Amino acid sequence: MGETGRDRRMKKLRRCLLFIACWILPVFFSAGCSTQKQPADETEAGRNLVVGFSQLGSESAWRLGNTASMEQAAKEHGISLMMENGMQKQEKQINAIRSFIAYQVDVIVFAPIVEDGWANVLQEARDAKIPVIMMDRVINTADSDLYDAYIGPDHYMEGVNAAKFLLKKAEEMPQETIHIVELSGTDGSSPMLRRFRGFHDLIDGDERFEVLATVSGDFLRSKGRKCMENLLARYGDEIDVLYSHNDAMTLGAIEAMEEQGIRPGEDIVIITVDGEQAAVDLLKEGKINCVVECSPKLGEAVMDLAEKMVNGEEYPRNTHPEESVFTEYDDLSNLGPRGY
Ligand code: GZL
Repeated sequence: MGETGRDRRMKKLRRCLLFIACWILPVFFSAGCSTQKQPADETEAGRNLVVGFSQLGSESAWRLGNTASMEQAAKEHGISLMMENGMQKQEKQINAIRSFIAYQVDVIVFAPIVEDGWANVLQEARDAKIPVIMMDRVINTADSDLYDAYIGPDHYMEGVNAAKFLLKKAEEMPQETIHIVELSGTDGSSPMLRRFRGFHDLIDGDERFEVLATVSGDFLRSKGRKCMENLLARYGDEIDVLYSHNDAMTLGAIEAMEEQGIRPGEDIVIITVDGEQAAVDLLKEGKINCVVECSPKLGEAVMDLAEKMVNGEEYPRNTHPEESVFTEYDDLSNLGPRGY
């Protein structure tokens, strides 16, 4: 991956020519692109690092918190962040990565909306000798060289932690068979697949539990509400537990419950993932029983890693942030603001 002095001079020339092209052809950046800061001119300490970031969307408070974390960290590191919002479309993310390659950014960061379909564009980044950081979600690939590092949560353990809470809660539940409904995230995304797997690996073999249905709310509040309305229409008071793959869908589901006079956290036990402020507030109110934390604050780790990559320093292949589980059994009085 090393560059020679000639490579750097050629790269700088190509970048200057491309910068002019990009400035003259603003259409080059599709709608939704927010270039935080044009790369600064040459400075004594050397040019600002340029990071191209393909964010997957703006679907939840978690995602907005993740974007804010990236922007803040870039600013603190003096890194020029070129961010493109994929608006929940893989094709837009792929196009954004191609534009970063053409622009010859120093590092590419992407949060893959789904696990499949990335091999070609990541091969192009590899051919262009641009290091790639995969952030938040993961891709499904046999070729682990398609990216250089991963920074993000352990979604499988989040599912396991959700199940562990339910196993504990079940000890005080009177039902002989505990009926569960599940709101799953975006189909084909790693958090959806792994939160599902982690939860079911503990629950499916236990005859006390029966999963009535798993339906996708696509990580969206509106769909979470709609799905819960449909589940209540279909199963009514048979439902004892809701396991939801993110807080946004949970908030929508709670709206649907309360509209029908159902007491969330009491009539239906609620287990949710993310740990956004609204969910923790409802946990404190007794309307949610368990919040599995999934931290969106990945910006600092990403920018630190990007600098290490460009400076030729050692860096870890995988970085998982510390994550907690907040439950009705905990003293939450000292839990500070969540920041998302
Ligand atoms: C998890 C992240 C998920 C969150 C959702 O790492 O990818 O995407 O759980 C968000 O809130 O939409």
